[in-house]
Amino acid sequence: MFISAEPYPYPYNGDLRPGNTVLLIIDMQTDFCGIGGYVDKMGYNLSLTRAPIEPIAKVLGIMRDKGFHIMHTREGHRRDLADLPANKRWRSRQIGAGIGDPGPCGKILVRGEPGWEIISELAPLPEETIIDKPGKGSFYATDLDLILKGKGIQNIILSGITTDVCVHTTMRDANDRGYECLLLSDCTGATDYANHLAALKMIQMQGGVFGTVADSQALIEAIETM
Ligand code: C5J
Repeated sequence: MFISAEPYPYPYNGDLRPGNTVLLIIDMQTDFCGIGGYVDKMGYNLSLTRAPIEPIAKVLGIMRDKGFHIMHTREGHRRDLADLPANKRWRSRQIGAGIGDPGPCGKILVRGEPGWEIISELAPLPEETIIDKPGKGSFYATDLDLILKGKGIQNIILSGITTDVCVHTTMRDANDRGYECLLLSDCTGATDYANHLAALKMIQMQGGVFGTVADSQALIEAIETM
């Protein structure tokens, strides 16, 4: 089965099954799309990072019903900040949203704080894997690769925020590891719309240098026939 995508139908080999495919939902946390969270404190337009919520919720419902693997990630740091690089903290303070500092949603990007939680609209089910990551990529300092390999997953369908940072870093790394990647264009968003569009375009260069891009409707049309 193939999903209509650009620059090539997904996956490259047509082997798309619930057993070998995961929907990865990246960092749909209050800190990235909720009032008073990290992105809000930095002064960015929240409507850009909230735009993917509804499309993801729809895809999530359908992929859960069809029995696909579902995984979620959360960016955040240990309560003692031992895994927070000094330069990451310094830069966040420069823009007025110091990681680890108190904010309206608790300590910014700290595990266990209200802002760090995944938003209720996309709350994980108890049996779904959650990856806690200290960095932008979902593989760095996590057991994601081990879990994907253990479950026999070859195809990663990426969604979440932000397109140009955590989603792109994850997609690039996944691609280097040999996973076949699809990014759902309307299920992602960035803090700057031009960066969102640029991030989509980057994927589509060189015949799909990191994978391929589709919208959620194309995915839904393909998997509803299963
Ligand atoms: C950022 C993310 N943008 N989830 N994190 O700092 O993309």
